[in-house]
Amino acid sequence: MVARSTLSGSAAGLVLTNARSDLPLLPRVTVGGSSSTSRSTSTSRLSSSSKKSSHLSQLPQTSDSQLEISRGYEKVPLSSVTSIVDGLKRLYIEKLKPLEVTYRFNDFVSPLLTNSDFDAKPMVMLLGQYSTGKTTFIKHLLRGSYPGKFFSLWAGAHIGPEPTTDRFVVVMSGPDERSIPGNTIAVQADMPYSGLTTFGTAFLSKFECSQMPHPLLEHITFVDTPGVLSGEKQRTQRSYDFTGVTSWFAAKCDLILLLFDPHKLDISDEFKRVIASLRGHDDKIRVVLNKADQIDTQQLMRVYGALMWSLGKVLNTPEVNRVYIGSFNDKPVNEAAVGPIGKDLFEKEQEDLLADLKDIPRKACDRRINEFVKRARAAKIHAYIISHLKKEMPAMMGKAKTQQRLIDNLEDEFAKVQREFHLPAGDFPNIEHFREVLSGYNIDKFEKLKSKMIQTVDDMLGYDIPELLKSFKNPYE
Ligand SMILES: Nc1nc2c(ncn2[C@@H]2O[C@H](COP(=O)(O)OP(=O)(O)O)[C@@H](O)[C@H]2O)c(=O)[nH]1
Ligand SMILES: [Mg+2]
Repeated sequence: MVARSTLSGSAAGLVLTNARSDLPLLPRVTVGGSSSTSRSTSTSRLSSSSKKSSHLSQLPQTSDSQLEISRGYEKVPLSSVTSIVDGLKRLYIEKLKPLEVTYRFNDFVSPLLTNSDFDAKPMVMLLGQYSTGKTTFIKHLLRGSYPGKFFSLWAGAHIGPEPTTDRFVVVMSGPDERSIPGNTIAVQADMPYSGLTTFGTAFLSKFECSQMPHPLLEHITFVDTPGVLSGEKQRTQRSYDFTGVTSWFAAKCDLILLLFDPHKLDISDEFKRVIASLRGHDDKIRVVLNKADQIDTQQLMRVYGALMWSLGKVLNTPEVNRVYIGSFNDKPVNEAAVGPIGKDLFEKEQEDLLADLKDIPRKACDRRINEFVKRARAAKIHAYIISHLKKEMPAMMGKAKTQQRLIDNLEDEFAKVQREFHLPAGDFPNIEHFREVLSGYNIDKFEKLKSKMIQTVDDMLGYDIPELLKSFKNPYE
């Protein structure tokens, strides 16, 4: 079988590599310690160890040709990923930020970017009802638990089942295993979570950052979430704006996994609101029908159909969403229960999903560049608008009156700017929001158009960024 993903592993290590040579931005992703792909995990060895180890190790093994390709990726250092980030960071500080500051882009459109915005790893968020296997899924990929508030108690004393999480946990790479409370992490300047303070202390007390050294976490950060409430009348039970938080994370994430359990297919009111809060990020959503090992093939067909049906009603996407069927458990698939077809299906589905996960770093890199370019364009338009408004102000008399007229007739002013600089109307900011912010300012104090600053940004877009992309690709050639 030609596997799309290459996955070899044992309890000690698991290697995810990309078998496509046309994906220059994708770094090699190694999970769970040793990255040696040459270690042979023979079927006979697996069958003896699979009882204990995760059933991940039962996945198809690496073919020779894929080994060759994965060796090629071994030469690609992680630093080539950071180099593009560093490049963008430098361009931002030298070329774009001055324009943003001069025309107060941060007050009108989006806060200034900080280093942590650039440095943040690609993120994957897991959403679903309570006990659909979100936490298990992460543990499955990490091949072990992640530190948390309950970690020492749980790992040390081995008492009872693991307590259920009622919190948002960001699982990320760190020098040692520890758990940092939300209140602390949200005020750390080198972390990209300061935006979460707007959700208040009620939320922050349910927010936690779990850090540990882990090869997979060097490339991807996971966001574990509390279960979406299942029944009606639930809104009052939350002490914070749950969907506001999921929406905030959705914007920052590169992939959103919606987990379902065959016994919990209903999409509750809160779940509907959560899905609505993901709007605009539909391309990031993947659906996982988890715990499929709990039912037989016939039931699975029914459940799959039912899930597609109910998703179709809430997801509002023109394409049919991809639903991955599987059992992302820390225990091996019970082959007697699911039968050989089930096992084979789960394995193939898991491969596909892992391929999707592996593609994240590459996609995240593309997304970053796209968003950076979009931001630069928006900052330019913003500068044109602000300087235009300034130009309309009289030199001496009637300043207050003119200011009011400009605010009232903002549509006309936008149209003038659009014509003068040949800009697409769709790139202009939301007029109501702009008007609202503008009314708090004295237009007369705005800066005139500084064409040199605009030129610098144009140079950046036309020359520096393409150059950066060109040199970034070199290590992979
Ligand atoms: N049969 C089966 N059980 C699973 C699977 N994934 C998770 N579980 C179990 O479901 C329970 C809830 O899992 P958990 O990860 O805590 O769910 P969460 O609330 O979504 O984080 C645990 O007892 C897991 O062992 C699966 O794929 N198959
Ligand atoms: Mg959980």
